[in-house]
Amino acid sequence: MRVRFITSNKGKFEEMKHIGEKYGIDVEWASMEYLEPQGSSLEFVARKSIEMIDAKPPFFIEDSGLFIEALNGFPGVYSSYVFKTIGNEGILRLMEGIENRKARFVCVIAYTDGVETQIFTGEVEGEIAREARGDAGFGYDPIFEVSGRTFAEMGNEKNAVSHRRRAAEKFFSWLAKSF
Ligand code: ITT
Ligand code: NA
Repeated sequence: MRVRFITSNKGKFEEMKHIGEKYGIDVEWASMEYLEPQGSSLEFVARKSIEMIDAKPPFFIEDSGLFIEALNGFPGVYSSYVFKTIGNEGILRLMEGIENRKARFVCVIAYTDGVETQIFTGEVEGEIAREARGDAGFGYDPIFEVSGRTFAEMGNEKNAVSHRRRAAEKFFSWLAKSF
């Protein structure tokens, strides 16, 4: 079956498409930039986004964030803005001299059929690297490490362990059962 993914981020779409194939789901890309509402949690932002997007259901969106323990969860819900402004170099600078490198990536998928919104969450624990490494992926991938390798060094293997994979497997198996 098919399902439409509304996102401005090609990297997110490509990963979802790849993950969907494992579950027999054909993910279609609707490239649309929408004004992201501010909120205190990714789930709140995802639910609000669903309400604000002017598109014909069914469709889904996805909101992700990087939460760094030593920075009290920063950039978290501000991950998109922080990436565009200070980027990976800025995060590495903030982390200079900090021994606790623990971080987690969280993905919240929100799906609407026009009547109800369903939420699916996935997360992965990792660490902020000492320096950017790897060419694959997008966004914070060069500085987010799992078991010593950054997501940008893993290539497609990222899709086996990522926050997106963990949220998507819940979503896609629910979707396959509901139709
Ligand atoms: P849409 O809202 O249009 O879907 P976006 O790029 O704004 O696209 P998010 O708000 O979900 O997406 O992402 C927050 C930031 O985190 C953004 O800068 C992404 O590039 C980055 N990001 C999201 N998922 C990531 C991943 O798997 N690896 C590395 N960075 C990621
Ligand atoms: Na966004």
